[in-house]
Amino acid sequence: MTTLDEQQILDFKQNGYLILRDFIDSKIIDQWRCQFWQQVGGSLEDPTSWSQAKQAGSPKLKPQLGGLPDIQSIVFQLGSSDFSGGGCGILTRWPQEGKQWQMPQSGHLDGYPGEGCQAVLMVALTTYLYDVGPGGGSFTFWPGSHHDAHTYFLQHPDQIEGTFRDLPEWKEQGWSIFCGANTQPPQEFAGQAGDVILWHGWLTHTGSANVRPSPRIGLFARWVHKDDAGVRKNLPQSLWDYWAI
Ligand SMILES: O=C(O)CCC(=O)C(=O)O
Repeated sequence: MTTLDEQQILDFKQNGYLILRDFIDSKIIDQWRCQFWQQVGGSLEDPTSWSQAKQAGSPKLKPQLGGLPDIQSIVFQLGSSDFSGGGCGILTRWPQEGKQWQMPQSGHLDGYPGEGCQAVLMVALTTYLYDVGPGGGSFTFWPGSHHDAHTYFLQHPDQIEGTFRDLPEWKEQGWSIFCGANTQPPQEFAGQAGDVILWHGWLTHTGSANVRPSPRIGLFARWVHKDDAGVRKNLPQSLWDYWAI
């Protein structure tokens, strides 16, 4: 059974993310690659096929990322049986010719109006089907920002429903309202196919432009708390109140 060691848990708690290199079996990556191209049409090797592939709906890959036993075992370690979700979302960032890369200026949190499911996200995980170098459309994140989002919600518990979008400061600062003294400069998750980043649900993050010649195919799995209504009603006083770590 795969579990995180004590130091990995400490790092995850402190930084809001943990990178697990070479985590997904290469046989599974190969299966996913075949399924991906079969479903969208075309191939990685033939860039002329991509314009059609871009129009295809989101492929369904099996086994689902969130259902892999090693991942389920880590999520169980993090949340006991209280976290629900998993699945496998796919976000492809196709090469953007002629665009100059720059680090995104701001990110967002998932789980609020306009950003996916409406539930407090506990934890999520991202991996790539092919290697992604700097500038290649990486998942980008602000280390430590989960502490600041927590502080924000403790100070403004009503905003957990997503009403922060109605505030004057939102109009001026957008998602930066969730960043503060603990938030570190953004980093790209550059890595090889099958490397994994585990990230806290309150970690500010976003995608970034892909100025490299190859598509960035990102797989995402997300978990919320089974008692999401209870979490909203009684926000965690300690960031780890609803966790098993
Ligand atoms: O495409 C990416 O790397 C970022 C995706 C994202 O922002 C999200 O999962 O909410």
